[in-house]
Amino acid sequence: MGCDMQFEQTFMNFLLHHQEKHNRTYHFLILMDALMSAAKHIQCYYLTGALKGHLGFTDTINVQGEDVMQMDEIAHEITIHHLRTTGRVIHAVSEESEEIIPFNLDGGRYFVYFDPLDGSSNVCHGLPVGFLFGIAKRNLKGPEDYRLRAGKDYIAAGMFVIPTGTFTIAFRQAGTWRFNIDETMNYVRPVRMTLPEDTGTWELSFNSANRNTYAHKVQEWIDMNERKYAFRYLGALAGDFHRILGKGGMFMYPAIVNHPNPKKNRPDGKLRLMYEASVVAFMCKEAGGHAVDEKGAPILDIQPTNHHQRTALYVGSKPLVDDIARILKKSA
Ligand code: FDP
Repeated sequence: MGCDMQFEQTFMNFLLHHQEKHNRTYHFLILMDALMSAAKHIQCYYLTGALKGHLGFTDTINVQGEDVMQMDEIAHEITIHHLRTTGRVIHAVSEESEEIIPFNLDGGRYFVYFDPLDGSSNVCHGLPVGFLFGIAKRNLKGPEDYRLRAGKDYIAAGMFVIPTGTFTIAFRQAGTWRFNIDETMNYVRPVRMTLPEDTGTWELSFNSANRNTYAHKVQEWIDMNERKYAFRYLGALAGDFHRILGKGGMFMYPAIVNHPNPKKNRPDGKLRLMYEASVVAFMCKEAGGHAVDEKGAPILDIQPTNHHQRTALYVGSKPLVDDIARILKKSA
């Protein structure tokens, strides 16, 4: 045959083999199929959003006190629909729902924590946003207490960068993998991600407009280190972290403690622990990196007490995160 056809391994084929190799059940496949369907659905709405008028605001304010965008609601509804159809989800936490969403409390197998559309400042421009999720499993060895899981207890975590067609997922003790969407809307070509050791490509990513509001020791660390690395900031965690995974370096959203208007301080940081910080921390760890909070403590060890709790976040190449953790652990 003269034709020059190329075939790529799909995510689902990759996952089937992964489950088979590790002697796992098919339940996780059903859950992942639902998340893939949700992501594709959201991707379609987002791609055509500018023409159809979906990229604006609703009249509501969410639990975080932020204006809700039309796409936030659309993405949330799509994800809830697909998760419900699986019958495998015990309960879910969504950025767009004040309460924990119960599904199949007795028969479900997984807890799903997700932000269906993260990076709202990019939405009205149609620029990259993220669909982030973390998955934990029911206690199969004894009674289930339905507690919120820490990142170290996740079995998988991932993110779709929408509408760029990239999907990254990490499995516990089985690495971080990146896929790209093809013309049939399948995510294909698994590439294992490992943070590069060569500091020559490393980048720093943070909202520089906030730098004078950080703790003084963080400001000093930035002053001493920023010229060593390229600076990039997209303003959507999934997109910024996507770059760090490929290039190395560090993304940070420190606590805001020195704002000229004290009401605007955010001593607990801005990002949400369960469906933002722990998700990227989990992917980063599986790619050889690390993530800590404002005290220099590992993000993955934080036991959530509230499903919408916030945390400061420093995530990326281990030597850089270890270096700032050393500073963060020192008293002010
Ligand atoms: P956004 O508020 O635009 O939804 O989770 C919130 C988040 O985006 C992250 O995706 C992003 O990294 C960060 O906040 C951006 O915050 P700033 O606009 O303060 O830089």
